[in-house]
Amino acid sequence: MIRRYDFGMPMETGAVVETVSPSQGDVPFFTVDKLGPRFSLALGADDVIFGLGENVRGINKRGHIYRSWNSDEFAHHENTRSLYASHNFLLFYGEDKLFGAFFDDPGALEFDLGYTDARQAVITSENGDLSLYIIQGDSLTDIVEQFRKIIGVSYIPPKWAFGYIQSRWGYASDAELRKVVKEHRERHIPLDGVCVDIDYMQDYKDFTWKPESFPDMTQLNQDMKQEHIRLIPIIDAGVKEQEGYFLYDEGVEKGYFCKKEDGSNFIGAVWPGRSLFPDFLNDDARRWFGEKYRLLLETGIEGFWNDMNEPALFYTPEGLEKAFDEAEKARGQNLGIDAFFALKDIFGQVANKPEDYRSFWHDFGGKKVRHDKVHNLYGYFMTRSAAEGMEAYNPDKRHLLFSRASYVGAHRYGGVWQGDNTSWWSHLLMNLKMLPSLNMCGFMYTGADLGGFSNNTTEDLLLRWLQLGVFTPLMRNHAALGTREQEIYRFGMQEDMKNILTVRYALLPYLYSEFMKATLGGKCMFRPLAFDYPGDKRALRVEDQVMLGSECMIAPVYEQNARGRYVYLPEDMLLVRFRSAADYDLVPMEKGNHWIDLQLNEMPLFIRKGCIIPLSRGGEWVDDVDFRSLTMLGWADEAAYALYDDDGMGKNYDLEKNTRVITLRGGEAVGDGLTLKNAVLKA
Ligand code: MIG
Repeated sequence: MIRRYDFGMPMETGAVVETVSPSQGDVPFFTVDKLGPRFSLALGADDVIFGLGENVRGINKRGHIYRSWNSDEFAHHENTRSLYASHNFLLFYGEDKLFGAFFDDPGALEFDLGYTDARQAVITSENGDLSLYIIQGDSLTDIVEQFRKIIGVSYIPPKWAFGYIQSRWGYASDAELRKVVKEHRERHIPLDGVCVDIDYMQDYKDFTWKPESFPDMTQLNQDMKQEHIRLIPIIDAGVKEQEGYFLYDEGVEKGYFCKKEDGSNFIGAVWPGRSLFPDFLNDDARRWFGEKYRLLLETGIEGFWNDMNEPALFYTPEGLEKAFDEAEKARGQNLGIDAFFALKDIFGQVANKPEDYRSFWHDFGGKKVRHDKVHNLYGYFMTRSAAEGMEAYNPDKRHLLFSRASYVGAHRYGGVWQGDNTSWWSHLLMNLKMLPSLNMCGFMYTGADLGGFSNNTTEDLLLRWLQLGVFTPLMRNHAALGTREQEIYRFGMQEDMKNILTVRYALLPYLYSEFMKATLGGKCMFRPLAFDYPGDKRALRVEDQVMLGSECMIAPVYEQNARGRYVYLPEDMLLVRFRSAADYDLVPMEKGNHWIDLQLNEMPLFIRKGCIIPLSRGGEWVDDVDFRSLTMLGWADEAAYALYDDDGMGKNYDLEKNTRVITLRGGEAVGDGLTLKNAVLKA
């Protein structure tokens, strides 16, 4: 059951696509203080809070303060309160509580989840204009399904986007990209795509490329496709201020950029220098920008990533001017140390200033709306712009798209990557924890920068991170400019890394099938253990293992120099200890606590007793994988697996038509039109 309560004048965010009429009367569970408004709720000692999508800290979000305010938090850590996304959906779970709450509010929201007072959750809206949805159901799964139903079916990428993608900020030419591909192919390291970062653009101008470094984009794409590789260029939110640049000229002429209160164009500096910001919230401007993707689609590009769309602002001319004034005042003075530190901070605080976000306006639904009121929609509507542009270009074909900033609603148009993580072991674990939370909020196509974005990775960290990435729909190795080179072939352990990739490609039939079934059914592909074992008090507290699909649990190693880890099995499970797709042990294990040995080149997957999953022979790119010749893995006598498959490109996602059931009877697996072998242990 879903009830909606309105406060102030809620915005039409488009997050919810089904009609839920507003209820009168009191909001259940929360005490509402109309000033704010502020919603408070007493927390029992054992209550758990799930949700909030892309965020720091635990799967259980209790004990911290989070702020929904899409932020370019390049150096985030445990104390960070805002990341790139705002996903305002929470699940409250405890003795007297089982409900979901979605705060549809595109401005700043504060979630004080037992931070100020450990026994209380207090949620405050800065706008005061919002719709609150309270969802009650029989189980956590049921509540999420109801929520996912009202926010609409999540984005589905082409099948090739489930392949391994190599990326780096700094790939600057046609020759360099070809070299990256060649190094992979020569060593038979599987690969399906290469992300092209801002370095391809002419002066960081969207929809342009440097002619001297990319003399023939069409030819390059053709040659790459011969190698079964797709190039995936980046598009940034800011448009360079430069007369003669078509995007600038057209946008200014048509009035499609965000404006200041006096009607002049708002300027903020990002990579291209002084830039203007397309008003993605305006239908015409959104369509106009979206159509420009055609310029790259026509050269053979089939997917994009969108960046800087919080939007990030390195500075505004006004902010910079003020900083100079402030700094000037200090000149020639005998500076005390406090004043000295204040001086040091002046330029450090020029970026992403709250007052700058209050200084420009949108034309949203025919109304002038100040940016800070709708800040968290900007990336979402940029994603929508790109998705609609690509759909208009080729309505029958899927395209790859993932964004940095997002809000619930964006999940229908594209995926997200988890932002600029750091090459830290703690971030490997943090990225695991985000997976179920993101799924709850509708974001299914997601993954983190494997190996870590900022700072230098280490060989073992990349290897262990790949062992997590094997399971994430978006599997991309990405690193920042100036950091240690992070392509697999740079490392001594490349053979082990390659072997881990063979596991990914062998598992593709399973991963794709589970992704599609979860996405089409409004379910989570990744879940906290509590979703599947509701009565199990130990499972409720597990923060470093998550359920994957209907049959499996994952528990990656996330500590340096570890040669294994502890796991908690909430039921009997079969451990598959993979070294490669062709080399693995099957170890039946009983419910309970276990130490599992895992050498650096080994990764675990747990299959629930009584279940079977398909394993293919793998391949070097997605289309090279035979989805019909499968080995069934499991610990069972009688079992069934529903395998979803389709052409990977079109949009006929008929669950029933595209699913075949593989049954196991007396240890023998049977399925129509499939060649099946068994690696099944008798129960
Ligand atoms: O200010 O395009 O998160 O993935 O490599 C940095 C350069 C801009 C941030 C993205 C990152 C990308 C980088 N970008």
